[in-house]
Amino acid sequence: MERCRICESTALWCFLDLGSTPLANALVYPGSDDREARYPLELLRCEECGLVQLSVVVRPEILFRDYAYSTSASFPMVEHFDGLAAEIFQRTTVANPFVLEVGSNDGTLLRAVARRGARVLGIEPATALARAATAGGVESLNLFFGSDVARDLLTDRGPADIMVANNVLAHIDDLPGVIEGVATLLSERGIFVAEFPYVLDTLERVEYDTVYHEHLSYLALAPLERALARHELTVFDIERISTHGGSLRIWVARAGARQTSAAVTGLADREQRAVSGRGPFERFAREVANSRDALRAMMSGLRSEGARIAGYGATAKSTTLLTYCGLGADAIEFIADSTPAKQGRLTPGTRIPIVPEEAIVERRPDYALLLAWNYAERILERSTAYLRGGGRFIHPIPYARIIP
Ligand code: DWN
Repeated sequence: MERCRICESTALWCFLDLGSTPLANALVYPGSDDREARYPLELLRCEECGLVQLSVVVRPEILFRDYAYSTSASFPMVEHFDGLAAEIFQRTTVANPFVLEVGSNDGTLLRAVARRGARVLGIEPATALARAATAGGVESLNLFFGSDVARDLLTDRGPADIMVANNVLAHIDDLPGVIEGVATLLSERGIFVAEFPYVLDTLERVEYDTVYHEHLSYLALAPLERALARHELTVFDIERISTHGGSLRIWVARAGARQTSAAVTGLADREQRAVSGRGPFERFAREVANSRDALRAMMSGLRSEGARIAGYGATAKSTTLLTYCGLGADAIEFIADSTPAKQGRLTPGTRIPIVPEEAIVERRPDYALLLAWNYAERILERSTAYLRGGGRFIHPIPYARIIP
């Protein structure tokens, strides 16, 4: 990156270097002896608009065409998006709205919206996901969304009453182009709603493992408002939500179409205080190193006592955490995961086998490293047999601790 993707400033300051890591979801098929490509993983802060962003961009075709993550594999996300579908209907006055989702994955949200009486269309670059969603009744076009696609869709399908982009905006290099596409396709009184991991939570909770090559930007309200304003779009409401370690949900409309809530100005003030200057980022870099050292110390201590340790959740973030902390197949026997498309494959770089969740009870490791720590509550609820048998979890973020 030579220039900031929002304001094009060249004043980009590197405050964190996590080394070279494989692509987070580039799961390996057993027997493959191709070495996984590794790319620099560094965080930059734009000194002009404040946007936090990676120093390199990996081409989206490489990242997303064959994509292992599916929303419906995490039941808490299914419940979460059912709640969002309900809130969308509370906020729109259109009886049978046309709802378009950018990055619709396996159609989880659009299915919940369609159930409430909406016409839906998904835009999803992962070929297998778009095909599966369409087969499941949610029409999904296998495309990358942008301003050109928006113009074609306006001609072919007409304006959208509701547009959605959940855990997508951070993944897009041409963010201004996508925002232009929203401005092109959204109806005059339409609503655009987007959710993304919130940089304040990432910094304050030391969630460094959520830094990986899919996440090009670590979004905040101020830089986004700057990009939205170019197309006369404004954030009229915001919600702090708990998904993915702490996210922000923004509600956007055309300037003047809706009254701006006090929550927006309140968050803008809090954000301005929390992330101004270099201090918060220098502190974050120190805390990341401390978090790594704490986890490494705990893992080597437990292993020196002869403990067997597995992982729980073959998450994208686990690639960053395991690689940066130097934890591989010698330290972690296997990783249990509920996603059929991940089972039977190996984690990128560390090459740890991914197996169905049942392995946790069947093979009874002494500890399970919670790589899906953002679902800790639900995973512990479902692991009573493992806990009753003496199993324990290691929660790595912000600092390693054994739970319950
Ligand atoms: O931005 C992104 C977020 C939305 O999802 C993508 N770039 C990639 C992905 O990141 P992630 O893989 O870190 O997301 P999750 O939702 O934390 O992944 C959870 C993993 O844990 C999934 O592979 C499913 C698995 N899981 C499980 O095995 N048992 C999840 C739950 C809730 C469970 O009970």
